[in-house]
Amino acid sequence: MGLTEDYQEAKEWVNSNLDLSSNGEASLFEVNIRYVGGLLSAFYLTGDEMFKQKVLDLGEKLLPAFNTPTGIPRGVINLGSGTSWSWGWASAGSSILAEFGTLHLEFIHLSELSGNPIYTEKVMNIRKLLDKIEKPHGLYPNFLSPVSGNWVQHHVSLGGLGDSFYEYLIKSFLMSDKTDQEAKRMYYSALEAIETNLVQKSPGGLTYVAEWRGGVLDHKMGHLACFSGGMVGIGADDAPEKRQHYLDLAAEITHTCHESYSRSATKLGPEAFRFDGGTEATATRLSDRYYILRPEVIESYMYMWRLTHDPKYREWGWEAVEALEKHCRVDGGYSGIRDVYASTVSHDNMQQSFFLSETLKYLYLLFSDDDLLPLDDWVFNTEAHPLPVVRKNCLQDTDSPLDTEQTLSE
Ligand code: DMJ
Repeated sequence: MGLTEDYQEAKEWVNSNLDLSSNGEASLFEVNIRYVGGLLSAFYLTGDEMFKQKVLDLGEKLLPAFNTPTGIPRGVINLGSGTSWSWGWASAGSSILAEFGTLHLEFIHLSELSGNPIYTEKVMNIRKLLDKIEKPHGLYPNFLSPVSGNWVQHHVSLGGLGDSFYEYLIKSFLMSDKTDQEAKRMYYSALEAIETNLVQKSPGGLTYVAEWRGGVLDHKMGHLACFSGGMVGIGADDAPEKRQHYLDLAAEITHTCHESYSRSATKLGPEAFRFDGGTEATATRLSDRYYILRPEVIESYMYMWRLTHDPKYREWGWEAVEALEKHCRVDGGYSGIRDVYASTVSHDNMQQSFFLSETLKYLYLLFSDDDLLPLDDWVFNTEAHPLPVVRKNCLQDTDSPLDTEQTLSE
């Protein structure tokens, strides 16, 4: 983006201050998608060895979390002591699908860079267990015991707790230069089960993805689930006989998510919106009305723009830019808001880190040419950190960035 000074400052901070042995509670998932993903991207985009060394040190510190009877990692780690445990709020000591199912992309690159297969083995073991286990109606529930390897509850969601597991199946396939056939098969069968059981059409004609609680549908869609427009879109090409069907589904979901924005006073979308009791794409509960600068709707605009070049996606993105400037801009940066339906906003005094790494990055890409981080060469991890496609047909020199400097200077 030309922010050379900011980059130098951030690099200096990482070099001198990033403490990888800090004692305290850290989420394995968040450390992976934000720190491992961020450091990997920084290395691949710049070739600076410091980032590579940092990420390899960090990768090693994550391994103790996998010491469970099944190899399914626990959710919380202490990087200093190497101990790990399950979230207190997750029932019966279970691990969460969107957490242990969102390690694959980064761990494949950790093995690529270190030459140590252990990271790949860890994530392939998770994959194998998930592939083998019986699934209700072909669906993947959100909670699994790392001890018994069985589902703990039958709650299925494309929003929080489930979301990025599905995203990482299709992205694993794409990042493998389309060689990872297992990921491809698992993705398309999961998507088929989602379409059969969760995808709904409202009386007003809006397509949405409901949640599933032991066979009963909850007609609610979280802001988080709005990433699925983009996900279904990027998976369309590799299902030739259903390509148009998936492109249509992706466009419909993205349209619904845009509706959740355009039906609010601020033109920003709520944390969750419902399709029951006569409402459509609107939050009914007070507790669902907040917006914390989340990226998912804009993320889908970006992918749909790249896939279709329909100008409406840039128009919708610009509406979001204007709404962010009007309602979220504060002296110190940008803030979340407590109620998207109130025309006088109340700020929550928080700028989440995904606002920079995802929301603004996806907006920047939405208004950039397609050859900036082209989707054929790069896959974005779930925190929008770009990782290069691993080309199997050329031997990589693991000490150098994967020919990315040329891509960047172009
Ligand atoms: C991000 O941290 C990631 O995208 C994650 O997968 C879920 N969503 C948040 C931002 O909303």
